[in-house]
This record gives sequence, C-alpha cells and structure tokens, in this order.
Amino acid sequence: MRPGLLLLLCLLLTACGGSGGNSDNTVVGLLERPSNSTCLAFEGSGEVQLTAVAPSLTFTAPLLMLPHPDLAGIFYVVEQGGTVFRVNLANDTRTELVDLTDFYPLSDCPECGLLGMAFDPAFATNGYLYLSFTQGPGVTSYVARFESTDNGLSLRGDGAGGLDRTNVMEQSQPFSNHNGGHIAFGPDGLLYVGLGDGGSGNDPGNRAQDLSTRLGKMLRYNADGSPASNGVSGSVPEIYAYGLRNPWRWSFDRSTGALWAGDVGQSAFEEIDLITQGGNYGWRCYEGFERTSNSCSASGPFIDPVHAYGRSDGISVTGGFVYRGSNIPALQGAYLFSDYGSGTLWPWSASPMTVTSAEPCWRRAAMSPPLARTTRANCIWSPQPGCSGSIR
Ligand SMILES: [Ca+2]
Repeated sequence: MRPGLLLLLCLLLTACGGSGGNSDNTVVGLLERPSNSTCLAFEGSGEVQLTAVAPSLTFTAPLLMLPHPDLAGIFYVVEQGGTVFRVNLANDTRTELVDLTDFYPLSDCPECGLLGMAFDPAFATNGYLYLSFTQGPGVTSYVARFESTDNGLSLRGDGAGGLDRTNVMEQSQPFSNHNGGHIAFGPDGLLYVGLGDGGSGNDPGNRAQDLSTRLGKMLRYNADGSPASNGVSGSVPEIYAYGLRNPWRWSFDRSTGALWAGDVGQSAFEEIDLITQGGNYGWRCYEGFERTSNSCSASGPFIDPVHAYGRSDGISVTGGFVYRGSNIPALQGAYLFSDYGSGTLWPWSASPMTVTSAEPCWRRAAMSPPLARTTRANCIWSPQPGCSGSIR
C-alpha cells in the first residue's frame, strides 16, 4: 500500500510575497534554468510554497482529493483501502462517507482497492456519484454509480443492508497491476475512465494496441453507462483513445478542455500525453519517445507524448493539472505534475520551449528546476475554481 502522508494530498500552492516564505518543506528554483540555450526551463517570477490544508487529519494511502460540487471548503479524500472521507477544511474535521469494505471484498494488492471517484455533473439534482475500485475474488475493475440523498453526507442503501449500486463498467484483470482507475467527467459532460494494459510487464497480451479490449485505453461513457459516440473505427464502442500503459491520473484543462494524462512507464520513461479522440499513444511499441524492444505489429500513427522524463527524475508519473489560478501568474497555463517515487512537483509549459538541436528538448526539460519536493506524491488535487491559492 502506498504511504499516506497528509501533506501529499494537501499540496496547496500559494504564492509567497517578498523574500520570506521559504519554509521547511519548500524548495524554490523558479529563477534558475539549466545551462542550455535552445530549450528553456520554465521561468517563474516568485516563490512557491506547499502548505498542509488539514494539518490535524491523517489518512491511510490517500489517492485522491476532490471538492464537493457545490459546497465551498468541503472535500472528499479517497483512501485506497476503501474509505471515502468528507473533509471540512474550515474546521479541520472529517466524517465518513462510506467504507466500501463494509459491503464488498476489495482486491488486496498494491495497485488494487478504491482508486477513483467522480460526482455526476447533475449531482445537485440527482445525487449521483461514481466510484472506481477493484473487487475480489481476484481482481475485477468496476466503475459503479451510487446515490446520495443528503448532499454527500452518506450513500443511499438498497433496503437490504447493502448499497444502492449500478455498475457502469466491469472489467476483469488478467494481472493485478496496471488497473488505472481514475474517473472524471469531461467538459462534454461525459464520463471518462482510464484503464491500464492489464498488467504484468511489457503488455504481454498486446492489449493496449488491441481495440477489442478496454484494457490499455481511455474510455468514454454517457452518464447512464452506455458508450459515448467515440467513433474509433473497429473498436469496442467505449474506447476513446488507446495505446496507454497505465493512465493513473489525468485531468481536463478547465480553460481549454484539453485532456492531460500521466501514463506510467515500464522501465525507462514516464510520459505526459495530451489525449485526443481516437489517438494511439504508442504502448507497447513506444515508451516515451523511444521505440521499445517489444514486438510491434501496429502501424500507427502513434502520438508522441508532450513530455517524458527518465529514471533520474522519477519512477512513476502521477499526472497533475494545468494551472488556471490567478495567484501565481508565472504558472498560468503550465501543467503541474508529479511523480510517485521522487515526489517532485514540476511545471511544464510548451510555450517557452523551442527545439533547435539534435538532442530532444524533453531530455533537457526533465532537468528543469522543480517547484518543490515532498517525500512522496500520490496525488495532486484540484480545489474548486476560484479557490484562493488553488493549484488550478
Ligand atoms: Ca505513449
């Protein structure tokens, strides 16, 4: 299980005025840049600090934190073990929304458990929310719809001691790793689901390139669980994009609607992808920008990542968010992402970068000064739009 440090899910970026603000957990490096002239590091104008937002609360293996759709200061923290806590940041307290293990046997393996949560866009009127988890015996991935009739304090029961539950997706897993599990509604009002390649190593079943399976894909559903009109020729209908190894965390740019995904690498490169409808992101033929030694019968075209980094910078990309806040102008439009292993928080922005040398720009960009470091970074979260100092 991943370690649960409160700080990790409470990464609140705040701009620090003046020359102070460099506290214990802060590394400031925005004014530095690597020694090259063709591939510029992100250039910032101020200091950035991470602040714990619920300092008296601790969690076990927290994987996600997301805001209540309507209530300011109310957030939901998803623990891998199966519990969702409703956290009130105003008074640093929490209550339990649900512990899924009271109702279902969750799979017990390092990449299993409760993995994702999303509120229906019409939650205020229908009370629907969705959970993503792996359930035993064995490992079967589910996305299921639940209902809250008290605005997110509890989940409605089925009248027989269970929860009222409607499965949206059910997918058996051939191996216990690479379960993806992140779910979110896009700006199109549709439900996106990320699934890994089924696991093991080097995608032994070539599933990410196989359009007859949902494994190794980004899926898109209507809110009622029917496949959306994805239009990927020759595929099972819910496939939106493919060639992914393990899209663990991803998000929509709230300004442009673009879908940014961290796709966890095999042994050499972690990548950031801009996911588009029908796109093939290369796995298992490509890892990062590089052709792998795996056999590859697919002809492409393959879409390169927008950014990749190697083992000197991390071991497992966490993904992140495009910053659209106003408190840190230097970060406007930058993609802020992190890595599970190194805990580094980086900004990535295409605009200041130009590739004019033979050496790929991304190699140098990976050396850009980080914004900050924590010991681990399981998740980067996004508070409500307009939240002061928020990462978005
Ligand atoms: Ca790829």
